[in-house]
Amino acid sequence: MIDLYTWTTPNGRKVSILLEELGVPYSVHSIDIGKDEQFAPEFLRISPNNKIPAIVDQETGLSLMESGAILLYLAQKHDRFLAKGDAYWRMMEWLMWQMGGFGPMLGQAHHFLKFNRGVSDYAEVRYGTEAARLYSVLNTHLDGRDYVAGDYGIADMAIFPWAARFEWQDVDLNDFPHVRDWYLRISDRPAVQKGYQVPKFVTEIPMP
Ligand SMILES: N[C@@H](CCC(=O)N[C@@H](CS)C(=O)NCC(=O)O)C(=O)O
Repeated sequence: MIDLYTWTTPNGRKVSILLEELGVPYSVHSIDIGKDEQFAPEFLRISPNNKIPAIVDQETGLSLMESGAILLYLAQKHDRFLAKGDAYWRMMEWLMWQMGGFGPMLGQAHHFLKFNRGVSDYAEVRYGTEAARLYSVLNTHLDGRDYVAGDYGIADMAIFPWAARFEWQDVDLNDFPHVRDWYLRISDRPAVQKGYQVPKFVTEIPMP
């Protein structure tokens, strides 16, 4: 059994989507970051950087923070949703791209374009431009591919919940048709629809 500590955000949803895809039992613990629950001492023992998601594997006692590490751990443990051979490294490349660029930059876009509009023109232009650039990079990569690295896998699961907030990023997915088709392919999956609503139902997955 996996204990999942999470909230209604893209980084949390990556892990609940993978757990639903794997079909393994897991127990959800809500950490409401709007109420500073991520700073509770018992949570900090599992996730010392005070961020969700985090897991504890009850079988081994191992605790992990950082969504990329958690995706790799669970996929390796169950030997699923990992590409093989060279495609493994393509998958790692796009997982790192999400962890180092797509996630952090879009997080800033949410901050300035969705929640703090009007505070800084500079930041709005910077993160709006960067969001569009990142979607363009992904769009070029997905031209002629159904998924980012071979079959559907953890790199797709890492990118998808960030793309699901395209409206917050001033992005129209119709401007990025290969991303839009990939997005629709993934949003059709029952496990994605279920995992997206963990730890609670907030909104439906937006459609372009
Ligand atoms: N690199 C981390 C980022 C996690 C992260 O930024 N989590 C946010 C929610 S999406 C959070 O817990 N924020 C609370 C805080 O910063 O206090 C990961 O991918 O797990």
